[in-house]
Amino acid sequence: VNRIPLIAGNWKMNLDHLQAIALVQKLSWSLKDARHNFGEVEVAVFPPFTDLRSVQTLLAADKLALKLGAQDVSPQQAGAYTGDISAEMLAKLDSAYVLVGHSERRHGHSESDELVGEKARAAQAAGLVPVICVGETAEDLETHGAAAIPLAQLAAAVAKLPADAEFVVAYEPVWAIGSGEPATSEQAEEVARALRESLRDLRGDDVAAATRVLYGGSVTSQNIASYLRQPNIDGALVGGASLKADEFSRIVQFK
Ligand code: G2H
Repeated sequence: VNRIPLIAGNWKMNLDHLQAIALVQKLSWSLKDARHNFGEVEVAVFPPFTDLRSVQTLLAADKLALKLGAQDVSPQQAGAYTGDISAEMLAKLDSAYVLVGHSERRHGHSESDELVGEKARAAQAAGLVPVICVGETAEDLETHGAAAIPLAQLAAAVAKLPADAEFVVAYEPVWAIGSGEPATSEQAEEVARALRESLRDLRGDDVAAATRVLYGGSVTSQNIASYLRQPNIDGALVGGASLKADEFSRIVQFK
């Protein structure tokens, strides 16, 4: 199976809608000849909720091949859930993807494996592709090794999804996030391989072969190629380095 790499820019809580417009315009300029126009790589940006409408309008007007994603979603469909955003609302803004279970949600907002699975389920039901984020803390790494926690988090989320659901897995070791201390490509590959093997048990060979597993955690234009060379890594979830148009376009054009 040919898995098209996905480069996803997670802006986190950065950029108001005017700054978002400026960044997408710059990206559009620097990516106009890039390989994503030829189907070799898929590129998506994950702005804060308040930027989605502006970015959607720009992408549509520019016929840019960039895709849109959101950073979180409610597990509920609609109703009295103050402050939440539904998957349907995101789908109406042409979001193709949504992150679920980013470590900053799991740890900063005490999101359980179960809640993350429910969010993935709500996203999938509205036609979005959930990007299920998994990863171990430095403490987990010491007590359980690298793969045990990510595998458990993935199994819990996938259990909530119907058999034909499409999803993406993002492996982000918590100790590597925003720390400037990325996992080595060998460390990342080892967990990515374990995640793919577990998908084989959970969902069968076809799903395991077709599902993209991304690496995230201090990805830059300097290290992106080393991850993409690994057989089980199919892209990256990029945080800090996705906020600068020139750096993000260098990442997209990894060699
Ligand atoms: C991990 C990553 C993007 P950064 O959170 O999700 O962020 O690249 O800044 O480590």
